[in-house]
Amino acid sequence: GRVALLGVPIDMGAAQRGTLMGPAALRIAGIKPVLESLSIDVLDHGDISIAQVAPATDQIPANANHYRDIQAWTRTLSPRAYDLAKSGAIPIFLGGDHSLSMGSINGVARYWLEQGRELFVLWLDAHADYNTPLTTMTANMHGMSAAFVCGEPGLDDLLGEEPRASITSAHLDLFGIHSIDPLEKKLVHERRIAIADMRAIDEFGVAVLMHSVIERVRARNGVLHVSFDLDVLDPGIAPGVGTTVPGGATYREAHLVMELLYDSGLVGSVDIVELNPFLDERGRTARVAVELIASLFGQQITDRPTPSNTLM
Ligand code: DIR
Ligand code: MN
Ligand code: MN
Ligand code: MN
Repeated sequence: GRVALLGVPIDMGAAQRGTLMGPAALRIAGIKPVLESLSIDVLDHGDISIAQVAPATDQIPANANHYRDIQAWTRTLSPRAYDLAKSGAIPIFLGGDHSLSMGSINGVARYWLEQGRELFVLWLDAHADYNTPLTTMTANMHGMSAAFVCGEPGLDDLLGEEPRASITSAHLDLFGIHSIDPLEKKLVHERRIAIADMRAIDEFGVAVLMHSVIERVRARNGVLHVSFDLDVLDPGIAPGVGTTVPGGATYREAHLVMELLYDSGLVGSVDIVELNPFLDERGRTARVAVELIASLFGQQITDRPTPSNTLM
């Protein structure tokens, strides 16, 4: 297979600066050689920049911090994401805070729509990121990206001329959630969004819950985008993020999620977001992220068939 790496050094979507160093840290932690060790062809396209983008003239909405910055990033990233998907490689977007997913998912979704395939999104995150300017308590736009890609109103002119290819809330799976704001929770329930929170993971385990995510995509011949916010992991193993929440996924649970996704063969694109090297402990979180990406692309403990491969 082929993978295209693209760095998106954005940090204005979050309260805490520093995720703009994320792409560099993921490269230093060895994301390219690790993928190459799995016989994957990797092309690193470097980092994108918003230096060339023309200033927008739409009204700045209330309750959307650094709207102009996020707008410039989104308008720059969306067409790049479209092109990378079209190239036939699996793009991995190296963040950067989670607001980058507004651009990455929009571009990738547009490509798959043209191919007549539905794009599903697996949102691995401590947070639901399903706020809008009407529900947010912080006005931070990294908390709005899932809602935006599902077509929720409130940031309607963000993309300007760039075609909007929203998926719907029926294409979203929230997984590993353990922090959600009151109005955000209400909206998630109103939309009947599929959600596996940490309580469900404790009770049923990740394997059962992941199989239902995967089967839903497979039943519609869909393609899966994995939007991986490192704060879904327990802070004990992933301290290098801006908004840690206790009670996250363990190392083993996270690897199993990735291994099951690899086995599914359905993953078409990936975001890896919220790594903040300024807050990390000597690269620990960056290394965990790269190890998990290795599992997502086929690294296994033994080269024997895994239990779910054999039994199902
Ligand atoms: C919170 C935190 N729900 C917000 N969101 C974060 O600001 O909307 N997402 N940290 O990753
Ligand atoms: Mn997030
Ligand atoms: Mn998060
Ligand atoms: Mn593994």
